[in-house]
Amino acid sequence: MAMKSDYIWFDGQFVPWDEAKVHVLSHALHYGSSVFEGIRAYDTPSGAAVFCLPQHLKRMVNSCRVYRMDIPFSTEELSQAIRDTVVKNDLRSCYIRPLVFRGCGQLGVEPRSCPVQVIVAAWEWGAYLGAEALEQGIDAGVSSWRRMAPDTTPAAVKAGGHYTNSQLIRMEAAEHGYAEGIALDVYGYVSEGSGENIFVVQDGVLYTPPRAASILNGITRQCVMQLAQDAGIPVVEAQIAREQLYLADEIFFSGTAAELTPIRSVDHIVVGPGRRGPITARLQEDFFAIVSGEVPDRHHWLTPVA
Ligand code: PPE
Repeated sequence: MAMKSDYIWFDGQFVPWDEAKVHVLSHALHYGSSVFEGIRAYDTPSGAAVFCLPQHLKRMVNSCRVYRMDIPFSTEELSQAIRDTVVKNDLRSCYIRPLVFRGCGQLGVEPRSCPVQVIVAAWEWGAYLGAEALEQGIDAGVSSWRRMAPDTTPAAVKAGGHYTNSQLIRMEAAEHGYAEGIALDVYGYVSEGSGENIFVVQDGVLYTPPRAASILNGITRQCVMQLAQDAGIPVVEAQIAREQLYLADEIFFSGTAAELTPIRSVDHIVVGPGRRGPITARLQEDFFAIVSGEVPDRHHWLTPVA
């Protein structure tokens, strides 16, 4: 990933990319005490526009609430910082990463004496699972690592520490030659990928695991369900058994980074005909038509940066 731009917004000011540094005793570095978002901006005929900005801000504020982090900026200030970061770096299509973290104060697990700090970075980031993935689909495998039990760490919260679980899933998948892993929840039902939600098509119906299946309630997931509804495709949020993956007509991942990425095999079992299916293609088409500004933004998903 060619990951660099010129400036990072850091506690209210822009600093050059190479100078955005923290102390090695920052709480977040030791205990994963951070909350973040992954947001995309898209190039449209009327300029760069941020996708689902209010939804991402809301989830970030909610994540901080669970971990009792007081963000030292208002939601309006954060929204402005995000848009300013895109403009300041002269970016059009890009990935935006706001991060709220516990900085350097006292070490020890109780975090509340540490200052809460905020950064916003943005850079160009193409297809998450490879350039061909959006069309060809990817090979995935069911992970031996489960998503967290509901009474351990809160899966719906996008906290840095939770991504140790994602890293285990992702590295194991890579070791097995898969582009991504699919984790089950603690009850053995399908949960999600290391950084994506999952959708399964069977007999024209779109299935996705419910919020109680230890998933991050993806913003792309919500948009996919809306687009399916718009297209008259029935959507069912229900527990998914592992074998439904092998018997599906189509499967795809959704996420900010992954967008809508087809899955062409699971555990080396070919999904449907082994290529992107018609419902996946239709939803991808509708998604990209909106974010590129090709069709009217009927659900008000885009916020212009300028
Ligand atoms: N589940 C997980 C565990 C997850 O990390 C993401 C986003 C999603 C579902 C999809 O959520 P949403 O982006 O709101 O549709 N993963 C982010 C981080 C990826 C990374 O490698 O970093 C992302 O896509 O930005």
